[in-house]
Amino acid sequence: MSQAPVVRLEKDNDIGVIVVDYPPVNALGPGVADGIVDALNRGNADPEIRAMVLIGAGRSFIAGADIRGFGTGRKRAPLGSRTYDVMDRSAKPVVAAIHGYALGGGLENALGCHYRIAVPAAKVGLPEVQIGILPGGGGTQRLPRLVGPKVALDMITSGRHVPAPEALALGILDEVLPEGADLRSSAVAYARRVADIRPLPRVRDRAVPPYDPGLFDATRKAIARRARNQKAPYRCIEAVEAACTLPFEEGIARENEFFAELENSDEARALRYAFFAEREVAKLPDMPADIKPRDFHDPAVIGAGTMGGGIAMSFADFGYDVKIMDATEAALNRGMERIRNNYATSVKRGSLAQDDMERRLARIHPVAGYDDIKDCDIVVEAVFERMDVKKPVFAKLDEIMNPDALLFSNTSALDMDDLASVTGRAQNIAGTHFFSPANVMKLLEVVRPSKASPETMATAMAMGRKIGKISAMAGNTDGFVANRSRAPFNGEMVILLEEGCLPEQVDKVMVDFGYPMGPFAVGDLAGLDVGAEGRKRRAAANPNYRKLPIADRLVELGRFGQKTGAGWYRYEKGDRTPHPDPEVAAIIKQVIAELGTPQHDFTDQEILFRLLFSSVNEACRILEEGKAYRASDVDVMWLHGFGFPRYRGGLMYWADGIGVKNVYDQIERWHQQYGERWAPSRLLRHLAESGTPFREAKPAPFR
Ligand code: T1G
Repeated sequence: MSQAPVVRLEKDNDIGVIVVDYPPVNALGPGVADGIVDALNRGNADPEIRAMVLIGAGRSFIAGADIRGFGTGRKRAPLGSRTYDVMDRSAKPVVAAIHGYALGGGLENALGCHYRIAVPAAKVGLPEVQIGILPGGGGTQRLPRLVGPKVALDMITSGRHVPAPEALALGILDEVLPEGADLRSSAVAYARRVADIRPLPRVRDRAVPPYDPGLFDATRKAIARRARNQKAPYRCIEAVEAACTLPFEEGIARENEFFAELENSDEARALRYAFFAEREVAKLPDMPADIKPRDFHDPAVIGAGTMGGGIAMSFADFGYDVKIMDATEAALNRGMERIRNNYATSVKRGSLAQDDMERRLARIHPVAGYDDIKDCDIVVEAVFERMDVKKPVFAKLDEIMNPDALLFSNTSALDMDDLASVTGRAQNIAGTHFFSPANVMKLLEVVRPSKASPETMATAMAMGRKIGKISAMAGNTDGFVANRSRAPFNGEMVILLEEGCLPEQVDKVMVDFGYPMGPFAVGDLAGLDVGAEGRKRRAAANPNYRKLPIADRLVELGRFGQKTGAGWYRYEKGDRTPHPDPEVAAIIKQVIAELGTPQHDFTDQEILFRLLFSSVNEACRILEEGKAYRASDVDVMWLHGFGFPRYRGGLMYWADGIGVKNVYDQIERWHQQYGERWAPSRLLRHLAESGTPFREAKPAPFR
């Protein structure tokens, strides 16, 4: 955002049009707010101007304050001299004309205006809580006056983007234009219509509509689980409460206090880091600038199992007609049944409308065989995770698909070069690793085999974004970036049991840390037999592979997790609540006796560090081998693939908070104590010696 900020006051006869032109999203960067204030003052001073319009140039209205400016010590205009304060003192009406996004300070400016109109596709919201702060431009005081405290609390504590038709129904907008209407000329006409209406309808002058006094405590309870360990969501509630109990100016002062308190908090800095890491991950430094992703219209999915079904739903959810096939009609029917049930569950939960379910289901086309997909332009293979099952599928696809078709595999670990070697089109092959459940999890790990063309990789990355995923690039290595960096964590958690921990003890530490579920409970959800399959393959390939006898013993006893009613925990019929199982404690004791492993007590911190440091070390190996572009890409994968608590920024960002040297020293101590498994990676040693934070680590060239 090096371009000079531009705010122009243009005249359309008797209407002043204030144009904010600060690409890409008209954030309130340096000079923008001052430019708006200046334009308002000039508009008010110009006798020919009877009313004004505030509009954004380019693809959006104002998408909020410039997030890059937070925590930099930049000075905010004092209370009373900000854009919405000047609007409050305006003698002439100001109409906000909204397209694209009116978010954060953008919506707050619109709430400062006297009228708000929008195009149907526009979205409005106050997402500040998602970056660890609260609306700091009067939003917590003006929005409750417009929509009532209940709706305001929902919008401000969730940060959700509200589509224009709903915003009209809620009373945020005064008008939504017909589809295709020209926003600027409609806004100018609207301004002309209201130019002489007095008094000017200022939002601040409205009384807060009646509300249930228990609303605030009820909201605190409702958000308790997802707002654990965080401050911003609770400050949002307090600020809206202030709007309902204090005069406007005092409420504004309270909001301002909370904003100053939160702007540079650990939580806010971590969430800002995550925001930009999610934007950075889309940038491929070595992708030739002239390479454009290929458009696709006709995707197909091979395999209607849990993953294949979820992948097909992802395409259908984003408007694509998708073909799906499986080896047998029975398997295909089971897959379609599972898809129907998944949608029905969402309808029952109220997160999907019945007619929307029908529309999406109608886009998923079960087909009998390869002949039915030969003209598709993209195929995602999601068959059983074994090379001897995947290779025949790829050989067949190579034989029957049109030569340009792109073939993607949903493998979560297998060698993509080996898979591509059974085809004559290695340049058109890539890995697209979805996370379970594929229609819910936002991460798509895009794997680059050595012979894939840049266009194939660009298309795979773009495909993810087009179906609502965050695409992150990974090199072709066992387990790629996500599972490979996670594997030591999965091993360490079981090894801790050999030394005296219990599954529920480890899970409590990780839940307290901020995970929605502990890793042992997650294991039971995913199925312990799946993990065992991967361990068998690795042990076969590497004689030094560190076996996990306790985990293997459970699988030998048929304890696969939720699906068998017992795994690391036991489960009551029809209930997913994990219950510690004395049988598991007995199995652990038995294996410990067989191994003779020395026992000791663990602090919660030691458990946390053993799990996460093991993955930090492996992530450094991945970077030094050039299998990931940035440390922040690893963080995006942990946030969106493994549920790492977002307000901690991500694995590597969190480790930077501990300090590279501290992480290295601890790992080196465990190296001495436990041997090779804890050998520090070369990059980690280098970063520790040079005092370089993980987020500034320079990985080897990607390969
Ligand atoms: N500040 C700085 N940069 C921003 C930005 C912002 N608010 N919003 C977007 N960008 C950059 C982004 O980094 C990327 O840059 C490019 O714009 C395109 O974004 C006082 C304090 C608007 C829904 O939280 O949610 O107002 O990578 O890839 O997918 O109360 O951007 O190309 O170099 O995301 O179409 C509140 C944040 C701020 C909105 C568009 N506002 N932005 O999504 O594009 S706090 C927000 C978004 C505030 C007041 C408070 C999304 C978007 P680059 P993109 P997109």
